Amino acid sequence: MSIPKKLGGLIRQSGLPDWPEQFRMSMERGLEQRVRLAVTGLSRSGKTVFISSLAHHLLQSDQGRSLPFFVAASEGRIIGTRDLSTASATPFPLQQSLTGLQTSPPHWPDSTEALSEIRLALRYRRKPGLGRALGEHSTLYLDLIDYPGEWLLDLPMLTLSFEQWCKQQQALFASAPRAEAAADWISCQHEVDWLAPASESQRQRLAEHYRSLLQQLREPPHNLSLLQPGRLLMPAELAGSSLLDLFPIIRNWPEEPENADPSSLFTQLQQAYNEYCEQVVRPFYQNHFRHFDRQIVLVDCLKTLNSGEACFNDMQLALTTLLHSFQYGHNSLLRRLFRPRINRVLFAATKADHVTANQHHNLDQFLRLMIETAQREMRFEQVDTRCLALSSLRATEAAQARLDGQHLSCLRGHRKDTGEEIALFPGEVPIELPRAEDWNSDRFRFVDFAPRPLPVGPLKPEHHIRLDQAIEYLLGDLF
Ligand SMILES: Nc1nc2c(ncn2[C@@H]2O[C@H](COP(=O)(O)OP(=O)(O)OP(=O)(O)O)[C@@H](O)[C@H]2O)c(=O)[nH]1
Ligand SMILES: [Mg+2]
Repeated sequence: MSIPKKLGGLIRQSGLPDWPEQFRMSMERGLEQRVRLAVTGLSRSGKTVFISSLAHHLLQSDQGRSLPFFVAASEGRIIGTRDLSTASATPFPLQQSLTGLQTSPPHWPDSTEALSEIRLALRYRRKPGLGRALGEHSTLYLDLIDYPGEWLLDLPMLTLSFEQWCKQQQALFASAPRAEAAADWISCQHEVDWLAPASESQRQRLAEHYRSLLQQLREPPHNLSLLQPGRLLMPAELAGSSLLDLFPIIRNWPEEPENADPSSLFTQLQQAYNEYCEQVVRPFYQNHFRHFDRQIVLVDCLKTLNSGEACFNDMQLALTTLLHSFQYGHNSLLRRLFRPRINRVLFAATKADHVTANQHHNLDQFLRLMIETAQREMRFEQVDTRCLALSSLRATEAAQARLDGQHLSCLRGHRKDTGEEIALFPGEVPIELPRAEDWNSDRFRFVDFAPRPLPVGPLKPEHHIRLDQAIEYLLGDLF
């Protein structure tokens, strides 16, 4: 999406791109500003629901009712809002998401299959003080993109050669549960002479086998995240393309690859890998993932507790690897002048409505354990970070039950799989990493809920959990 003409004109006339960032930012702030918020999350982590809910609440923020901790809204300083996404060639399907949540029975949005973008304009009254000298009113343009979570994990491939990628996959496939699930596919690789002449159909057959293996690893009971290439799982416009006949060599790595026949599987795969990185991943990264100012990283911690240690370790590795693809911190002056960098990151444990309110603090803590390494690296770059459990759209309500004369905090809602209404005690979220025996028991069984119907009219604070705190942290200082 381009900057509105008027704003672009103002920024160009004032020569802003050539000025040091602090100065440029305060000048832009004096005029109108554009904020690009990266919504980062693995597949099914809650990106589409978060963007839908964020947009829906912000578009009502001039009424100041549903976001009490978003100070500009609660002070009544948001004076008008607009969704400008229709100007985009690929607008985010906000209305479709909301209609699904407002119908009876309501349903969650479908898994995302293509990239889309949304731009919101928030017109606000400045706080009393110096800034008022620049005019009483200003506008903040907020840009977000939504995309299939599977594609995100392709970004780290850009820093790896084919050989490095194969070695990395080899290490992953050496341990459970990949090793067992992939036993057949691995044994096929034992028989292959990678350097000998080969047909394309041979490569297609092995790639097809690999694709179904990735699908299997993505689903329960494995629920793994670090599955590459992501387009094999969510191909969109590349469905059927030979670029996707791609898989890593993890057995019999050839001794002298330079002697490979031009038609060999080795040559074909290496070429396919390089083309995939250059023609698919790099344009996606360059067009959509380089320039962000703020970031929210959505993490489905409860899924890892349900699925076990391998799922936890895999998601942790996927997130840490992935976050290296973003640019953080303030760094050198030159870099600051030409590239915006992410200077504030919120790690959010999504679906906090799957646990009772007294467990939200534990969920914050568990998330902190999970993203410890990534958070430490960001702090080194002087990036502000915070961990927060939230629910973009609250699907449950609090209930009380009595057991052996004691009051228990419970949840009431409709199961996602059957639609049946249930009241349950979902259990506690650990604040330390579970020991091996705890992972293996049935200690954690957090149930997925269907959404509650979203009203067509005004929203209220009870429609989310801490979404307003997330907005205040990510954007509050800009109003
Ligand atoms: N209870 C509850 N469930 C949620 C919430 N947000 C997401 N979910 C659940 O998580 C599922 C996935 O959410 P999405 O927003 O579609 O996830 P995504 O990250 O966009 O997934 P992909 O498009 O596949 O990458 C939904 O179908 C819901 O079951 C929430 O705030 N509360
Ligand atoms: Mg989605």
